Amino acid sequence: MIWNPSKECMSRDEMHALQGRRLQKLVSYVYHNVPFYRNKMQQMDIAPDDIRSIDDIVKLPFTTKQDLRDNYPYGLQAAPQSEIVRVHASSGTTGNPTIVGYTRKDIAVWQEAMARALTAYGVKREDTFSVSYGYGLFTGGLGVHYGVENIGATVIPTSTGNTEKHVRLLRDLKITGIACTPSYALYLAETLEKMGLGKDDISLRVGAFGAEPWTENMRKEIEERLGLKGYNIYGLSEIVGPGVSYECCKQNGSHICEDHYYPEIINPETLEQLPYGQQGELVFTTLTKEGMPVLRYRTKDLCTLMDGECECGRKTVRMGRIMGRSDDMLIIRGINVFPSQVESVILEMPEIEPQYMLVVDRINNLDTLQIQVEVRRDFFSGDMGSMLAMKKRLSDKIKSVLSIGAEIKLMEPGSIERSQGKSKHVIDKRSL
Ligand code: DLL
Repeated sequence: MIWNPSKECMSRDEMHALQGRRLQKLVSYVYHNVPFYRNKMQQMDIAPDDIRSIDDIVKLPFTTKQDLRDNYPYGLQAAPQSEIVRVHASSGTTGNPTIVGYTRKDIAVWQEAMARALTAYGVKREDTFSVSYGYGLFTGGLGVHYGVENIGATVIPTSTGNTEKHVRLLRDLKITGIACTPSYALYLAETLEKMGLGKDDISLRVGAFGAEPWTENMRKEIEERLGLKGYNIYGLSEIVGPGVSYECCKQNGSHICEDHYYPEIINPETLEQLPYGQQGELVFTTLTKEGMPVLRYRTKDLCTLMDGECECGRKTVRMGRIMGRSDDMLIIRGINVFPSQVESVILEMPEIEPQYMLVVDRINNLDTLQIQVEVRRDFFSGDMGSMLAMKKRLSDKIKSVLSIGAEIKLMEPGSIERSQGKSKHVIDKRSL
């Protein structure tokens, strides 16, 4: 089934015309409501009237996460505060998170995007669906939740944590669908097996997995151990959250809701637009957003775009798997982590050298993060109590900045390998 055939199966010409009209409206809206965009456009000597079709998008300035941070918290908001009904946030590289406000219409569009995705996965009103992304400032929980309600299926807002209880709910409520990170799906499978149960004791048949990169091998393993069919879901807070794109039954790329979120691929060095089929950085423009619309937002995600009709009948542009990032962001247990966040904490602690290494691994299907730091010689002591107190202080600060816990390893001064060239701060042992 297709949730909205009039948009998802629209001819390419009609789609371009619609995108062009929406872009014109958007550009005029941000020009008049967001000084940041007006200034940028004036500097580039472009006026809203210069935008006549979707192809004119290349004339517009890019927006980066740094721009969002510089305008923290509400500088890029276009709608008056009285129109904002919800706020989500995502981690910044250091310091301030990125704040995204939604109007009632933005929430409705998001629900529509999520309904398209869930319908493409085969979720129906009769399904009972567990939303096991975090609820809160993260967009995963509430984003999927509203989509499930929109199609009329039953939502079980399990959120994250307490996996044994989750397994019992899966079994007792005969839950048929689940949304979570692919690594959590594997952890769930492991918990199920540890509890002496197997896929035949539960009724799961469909999973919506995303928020972090995953591979075809992980898909096979999750499908095998949980007895379901796993689909990709992609999105990012700055654009809306989950639902920007989704796989269909053909699983040959993820269909983008391009009537709302217009995609481009650029060369991250030259910033030139690249043709379909070439790998580059994914860029989105929110064609219909009111709260905090963005022009040409650089996601830093590397992938390709594919056009051409899909055998499922949808005609929207598809994106391939995310092949990496053009910045140093890591995704650990579904949470975005920048090494610079760790650096900012370390620089605040006089007892620690400005040297550190993040060691990321996946043990029993759960991501682990170890942070190795060097204690300054004057502070290094054989007194266990003071060393433990230092470790605890650092660990608490890291937890509050990253929103995930890390194992802290205090090392002797000089023991972290110094690099000759560009300093290396991450060892990622996960094979993705
Ligand atoms: O992760 C939104 C989301 C929630 C998507 C639930 C899917 C499911 P952020 O926290 O802003 O938002 O992180 C966005 O996560 O730029 C990608 O690097 C990565 N990402 C998201 N989905 C996928 C995916 C949410 N399916 C960042 N495959 C994005 C690979 C993904 N990477």
